[in-house]
Amino acid sequence: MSTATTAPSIAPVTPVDTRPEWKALVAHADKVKPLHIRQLFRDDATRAQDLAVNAMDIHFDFSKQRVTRETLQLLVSLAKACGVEAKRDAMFRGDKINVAEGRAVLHVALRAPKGTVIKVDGKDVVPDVHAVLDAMSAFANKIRSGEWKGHTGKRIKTVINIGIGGSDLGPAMAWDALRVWAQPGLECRYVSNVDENDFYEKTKDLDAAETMFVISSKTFTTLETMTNAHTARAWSLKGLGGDEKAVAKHFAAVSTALEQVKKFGIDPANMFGFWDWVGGRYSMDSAIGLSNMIAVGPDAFRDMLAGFHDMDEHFRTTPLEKNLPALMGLLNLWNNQFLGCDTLAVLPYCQYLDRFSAYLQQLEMESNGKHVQLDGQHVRWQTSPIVWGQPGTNGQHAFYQMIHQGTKIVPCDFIAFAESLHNIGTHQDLLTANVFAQAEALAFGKTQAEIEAEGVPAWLAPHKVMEGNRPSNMILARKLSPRMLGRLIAFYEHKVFTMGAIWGINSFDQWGVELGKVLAQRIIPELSGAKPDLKHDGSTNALINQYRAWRGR
Ligand code: G6Q
Repeated sequence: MSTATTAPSIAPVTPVDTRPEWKALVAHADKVKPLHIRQLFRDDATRAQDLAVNAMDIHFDFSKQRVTRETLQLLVSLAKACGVEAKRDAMFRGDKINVAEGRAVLHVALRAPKGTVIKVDGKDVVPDVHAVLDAMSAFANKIRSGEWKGHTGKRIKTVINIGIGGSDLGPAMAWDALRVWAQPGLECRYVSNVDENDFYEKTKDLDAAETMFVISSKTFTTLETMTNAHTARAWSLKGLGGDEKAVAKHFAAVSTALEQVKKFGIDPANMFGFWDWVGGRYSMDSAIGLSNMIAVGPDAFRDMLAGFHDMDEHFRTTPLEKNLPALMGLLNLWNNQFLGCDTLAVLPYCQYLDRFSAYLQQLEMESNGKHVQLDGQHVRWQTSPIVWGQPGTNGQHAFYQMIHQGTKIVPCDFIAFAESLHNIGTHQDLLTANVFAQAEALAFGKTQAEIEAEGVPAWLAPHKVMEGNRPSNMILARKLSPRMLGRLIAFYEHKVFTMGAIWGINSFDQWGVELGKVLAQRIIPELSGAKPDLKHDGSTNALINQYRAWRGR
């Protein structure tokens, strides 16, 4: 957390709902709401071709959204009126667009090729980025080759990342996504929860002599991470005979806080830094990805960075009409703002993307879950959608029923790959048939007449009717790879940026999270020790007393 000490000069933000382009969309939505996607396809022979963009081995098909060509023009006009392009350029330039914290927002610099110049306070940050990447690579290579030995001379087999939020969700997601590229014999695990069951389960079958902990924390003060880090230290020392020197061989740190790292007792030579212009939820491509780099190797990690950069360049240079993240942001805004849909389901048809939706929940909801504009005025419209989801086809046998026939409209992002990473049968065709069929059924539905024509009795037919007209995007990529993963993540990063820019909010602070970090502090001492004089509300007091009673305190 950081707060600018002097009030920055923040230009007043024009509330987006006062803009003529917004009002035009409100009026236009009344015309679109009665239209059915079936009709939109009937009326427009080249809709599927024209409402899709192909770039970087990604086919983004948004023709099954409840939009007309006019809707898209109006949305692009809104983006232009709100200065999305100028705001994007300011981010890439290193301007301090995170005004509440007085910081630049430069995750794009983390994947900028050597030689790019991006300045913060007059200093080019790209050489520093590459120096850290080089140091990470050397460290990762030593562990991968076995040159790095643990305290007792054994090689490292398991890397445990201890971190939470932005210091956990990205690397944990990428470990799942890229495990095919992981070196055999090397495994990553992720401990995040302060619930000791997490630490216990992740370490119970491990040998401390073969285990490396990476303590990942931007601030190196987060309660959960520091608690788990101290537990890890004690666990290692116990397993290694109590020799304090062992720590140097079994602990690395990723942080912006050198002093805190030293205080913990980690050798600064094993510390990998990043910078205050990298937000936690935008940090998986910084040193926070160290566990991933150790697993998949520096080359694959750099491929992932190249994928991020591909999407950065696309976002930076492509006209909004063909710009993947801008379009996805605008369509999401349309659904949530003008068609009244509160949520977004992200449904990857790829088991390796098991944790992708959980990762996006933070990226999107922590970034855009805001109630005021940059200038502090309260917003009068909805901000972040509720993001949720899990891989198909599993979800089809669970919550899809509600998406098909429930009373709430849930826009979906389907993510699918043309090629599998393994070919052990007909699975990929079956998987792909499912994802296409779901999107088709959601959009086009099934009428009572169609059902009765199949011989279903009239009394049963209403139960089988699928109204359709349920919007979705199809993100069909050629094949999952480190590079593709980078592209997909940056696709969503810039989508989130686009929406935040239109709303005029700060997508890069997180005061609600900061609050969570201090709230528990008052209660911690009240749960143990002498009977406290409780001064909370009645409910909280009663809960504390019940807990103490059950713990015999
Ligand atoms: C991310 C948030 C938050 C943060 C965690 C961990 O954007 O700020 O999720 O990443 O609270 O913080 P530390 O890395 O400082 O431990």
